Amino acid sequence: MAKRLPILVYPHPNLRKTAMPVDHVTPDISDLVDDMVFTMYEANGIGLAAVQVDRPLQIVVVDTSESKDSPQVYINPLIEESSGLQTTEEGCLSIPGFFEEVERAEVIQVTALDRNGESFTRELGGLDSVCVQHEIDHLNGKVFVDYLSRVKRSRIRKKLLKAKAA
Ligand code: GNR
Ligand code: NI
Repeated sequence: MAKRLPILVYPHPNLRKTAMPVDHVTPDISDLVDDMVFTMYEANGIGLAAVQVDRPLQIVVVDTSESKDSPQVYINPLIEESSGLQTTEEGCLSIPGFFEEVERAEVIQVTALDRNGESFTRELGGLDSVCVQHEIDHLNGKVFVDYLSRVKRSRIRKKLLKAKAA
């Protein structure tokens, strides 16, 4: 059975780790993917990166559907092309309670392995595009507050450290 994994909260240092590529989609990796999808749904997120559950591997899950029945899996994702710009109010399961506007590419072409280890390339727009870019940032040790001013970022950091201590 899939289980809910604990999600690291900013500014946990492990959120700064660089994720390693997955070389084979073994049964252990498949189990991790299942646990990540389960955890994303339980936490009411539209995406989750393995770094957020303290596994520094290049694995991302996304589901932007209303019905929460269309999980997308991206292993070793690579953005091949991007175009345009869009601004979205972003949130992050690792930065609970904070939402800020971030500018990102509008359309991306991403290549990855699926949960069977098969390579695919897909063009994404709108929220799917934003979410995959947000998740790939996590794989590179980056979080959305890195795009904000130092003042905003440090206010968020202080509040989350205070909440953790409480
Ligand atoms: O649940 C999430 N919502 C969200 C909203 C706007 C832009 C990106 C996201 S991803 C986030 C889940 C998460 O933290 N993924 O890393
Ligand atoms: Ni996030």
